[in-house]
Amino acid sequence: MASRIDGIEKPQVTLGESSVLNLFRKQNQSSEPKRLFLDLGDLGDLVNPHGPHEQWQDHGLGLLRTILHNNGLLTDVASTRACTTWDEVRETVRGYDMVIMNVRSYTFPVGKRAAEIFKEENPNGIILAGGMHATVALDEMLEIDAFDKICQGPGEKIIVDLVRNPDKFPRVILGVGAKSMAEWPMMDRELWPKPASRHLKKEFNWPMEPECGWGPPPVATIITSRVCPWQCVFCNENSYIPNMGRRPVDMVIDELNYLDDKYGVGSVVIHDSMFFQNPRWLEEWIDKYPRRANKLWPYWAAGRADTVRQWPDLFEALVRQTNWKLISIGFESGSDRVLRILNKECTEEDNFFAIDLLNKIAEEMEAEGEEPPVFWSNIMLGIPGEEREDAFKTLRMLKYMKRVFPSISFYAPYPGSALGYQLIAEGKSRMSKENYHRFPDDEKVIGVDYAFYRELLAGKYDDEVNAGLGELQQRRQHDFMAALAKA
Ligand code: B12
Ligand code: SF4
Repeated sequence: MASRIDGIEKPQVTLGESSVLNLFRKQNQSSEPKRLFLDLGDLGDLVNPHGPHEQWQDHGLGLLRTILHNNGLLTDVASTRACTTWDEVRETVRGYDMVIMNVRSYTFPVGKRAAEIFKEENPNGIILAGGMHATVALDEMLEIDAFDKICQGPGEKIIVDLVRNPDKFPRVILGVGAKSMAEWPMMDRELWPKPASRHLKKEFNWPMEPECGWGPPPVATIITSRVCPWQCVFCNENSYIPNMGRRPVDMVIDELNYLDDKYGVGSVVIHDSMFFQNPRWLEEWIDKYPRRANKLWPYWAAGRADTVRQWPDLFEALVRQTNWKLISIGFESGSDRVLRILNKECTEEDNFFAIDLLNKIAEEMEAEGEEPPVFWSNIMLGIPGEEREDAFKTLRMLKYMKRVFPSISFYAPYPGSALGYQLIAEGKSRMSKENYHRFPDDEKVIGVDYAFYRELLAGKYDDEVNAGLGELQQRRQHDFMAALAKA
C-alpha cells in the first residue's frame, strides 16, 4: 500500500506493516492536534480508476487546506480514493485528533462510512464536515452522530476559526464566504492527494491532472466563477451557492503562467458551471489571454445555447481567438416540451442556432488548416414527463451535430435542485443515503421506463430517430451507449 499521507517519503506500508506508519506518527508527535483532511470519493479511484473524471481533484479541499496552511494550521491529507478497502481507510484515519471533510451528495455515503470508522478508531476525535450536502440535505447530515460540526455554505472565511477552536461553535454552522473570488489565495496544488499506484503516478502529472481526452497533458483545472445565475430545475445552483465576484482575468492568467513555469501545462479545463456568462469579463479574457498567457492553451469550458444565440460574435471570438476547443453546452434535450419542464430557458431553436454556428466556425477553421472546435454535449434522458417522441428528438439533435462528444446521463434528482426536492418529497427518487447513484446509467427515478432508454441508445428506434434527418446525418455513427457509460 502506498502511503497517502503528505510529507512522508512513500514508506510502502502494507496493512501488516501498520506499525511502521504508527512509529512514524509517534516520531512526529507535538502538542498540536493531529489533523487530517480526508478527500472523499469511491474506493480505488486514485489507484485504478474506472475513468478519467473520477481522478479529478477537489478545489474545495485544495482551497481550504491552502487557507489553513497559510494560517499555520497544518493538516495531513489522505483520500478514500487512494484506499481499496475499508480496512485501509481505518488504518489511514487511526491516530488523528481531527478530520475535515468536504461532503457532496455523491460522496455522502463514503463520507458517512469514513466518519463512522474514524469515530470507532478515535472516540475522542472530532469531525468537521462541510460541503454541498451539508447545505442541501442538512437532515441527512444531522442523522450521522459522527459529524460533530456541520458547516453549511462556503467555508473560506470560517475554516481557520473553526479548526482552531471547534468547541466555540454550535453543531450546525452557517459558513462565511468571500465577496469575490479575488480574495481567494492561489491554491497550493501540492496539498492535493497523490495518485496511489505506480501505474497511475506515471500518467497523472501530479499536482497537475491527467489527460482525459479533452486536451494534451498536463491538465490544469481552474475555477473562474462560482455560480450560474440560471434556474434549471435539475440544478439551480444559485439557490444554494451564494453569489460572489468572478476571479479577475489577470489572476487566472497569472496562476496558469505560474503553474506552467513550475510544472508545465498542456491544456486547461475551466471547471466553472457556466463560463460563458458576464460579457465584460469574457471580452477582457479575449483581450488578455492570447497576449499574456505563456501559451494559448486549448481549453474546455461550459456555455448555454441561448446565450450563444444572444452573443454569437462574442462566442465566435472566444472560439477563434482564445482556443476554446471543447465547448460544453448543456443542451439537455432536443424537445421544447422537456426544455420547459426543466425550466432550461432555452428552446429547440436556440439549440440548433448554437449547433449551426459551431458547425460553420469549425468548417471555416478546418479550411484554414486549423484544428476545429468540438462540442461536449450534455444530454439528459429519463426526465419525468418525457415522452418517447421527445427522446427521439433529442437523439436526432445529437446526430445533427458534426463534431461532438456526447455526454449522456439518466436524469438524477439531486437534493438542492427544485425538481430533485420535489421527486424526493413524492417518494420517487431512488437515490438513497447508502447509494447516491452518480453513474450516468444508474436508474434514479421510480416510474421511468429505463428499458426503453437502453433500447433507444442501442439503436432499436433508429428509424424513428432518423426520420427528418438528412442522409449524411443519418449515417453519423455515435456510440450512444458508450456515451452513457462514460459521461
Ligand atoms: C468542478 C465540478 C465537478 C468536476 C470535479 C469534481 C471534483 N473532484 O471536485 C467534475 C466534472 C468531475 C464533476 C463531476 C460531477 N459533479 Co460536479 N461540480 C463541479 C462544480 C462545478 C465545482 C466544484 C468546486 O470545485 N467548487 C468550488 C469549491 C471551492 O467549492 P466546494 O467544493 O463546494 O467547497 C466550498 C464549500 O462547500 C465549503 N466546504 C467544503 N468542505 C468544507 C468543510 C468544512 C469543515 C467547512 C467549514 C466548509 C467546507 O467551503 C468551500 C469553500 O467555500 C460544482 C458546482 C459548484 N459551482 O460548486 C459541481 C457539483 C459539485 N457537481 C455536482 C454533481 C451532481 C456532479 C456529478 C454527480 C454529475 C454527474 N451526474 O455526473 C459528477 C460526479 C463526479 C464524481 N467523481 O463522482 C453537483 C453536486 C450536487 C450536490 N447536491 O452535492 C454540483 C453542486 C453541481 C450541480 N449543481 O449539480 N463535478
Ligand atoms: S444547468 Fe447549467 S445553466 Fe442551468 S442552472 Fe445549472 S449550471 Fe446554470
